[in-house]
Amino acid sequence: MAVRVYVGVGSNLGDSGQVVSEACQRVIHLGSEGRTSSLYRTAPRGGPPQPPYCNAVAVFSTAWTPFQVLGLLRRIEAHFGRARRQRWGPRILDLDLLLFGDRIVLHPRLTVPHPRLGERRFVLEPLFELSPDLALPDGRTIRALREAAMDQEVIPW
Ligand code: A4P
Ligand code: MG
Repeated sequence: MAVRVYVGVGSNLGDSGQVVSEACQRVIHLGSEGRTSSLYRTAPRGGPPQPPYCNAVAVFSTAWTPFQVLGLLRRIEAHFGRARRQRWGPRILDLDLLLFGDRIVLHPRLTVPHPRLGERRFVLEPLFELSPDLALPDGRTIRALREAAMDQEVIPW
């Protein structure tokens, strides 16, 4: 059965706006009924001092498994030449599996919902734009989580 899959897209190296737009198109073509949020300029969270990020969220429907989708996201990252460096450090492209329908995955290589989703306005703002009435499997709403994260700097790209 098809589920709605939400993917966080982020970049803060190179031509970030272009990279995020192109990556969003590639992501939605992994499934059907794809939609993408607008692009946001966001203050970096965690890691070393680094440039602002361009962030967006893409959503599509698929009957694939979470691990199959994760593998496809890694291939899109590789296409943009992402080399894995420092955790939370600057990157050309980062694709995070945010939500996979109501599924909960707890595995060393994959945690869904994404463990830091609920506290990050750079994800909550585009999620809210796409699906204002969305809730996490534990019942917390994107609307309420976003309200609580309003102190974080997120502006239109
Ligand atoms: N992994 C586990 N769960 C997931 C998931 N739901 N989606 C594993 C994707 N990957 C998942 O990821 C590290 C490992 O997480 C992978 O091996 C994968 O199997 P990574 O992408 O190689 O490393 P990372 O992104 O540096 O680390 P991490 O922990 O994923 O960081 P985040 O949470 O992605 O944060 N600030 C702003 N403003 N905007 C940003 O986009 N991004 C980050 C990275 C930090 N600060 C930011 C932003
Ligand atoms: Mg990541």
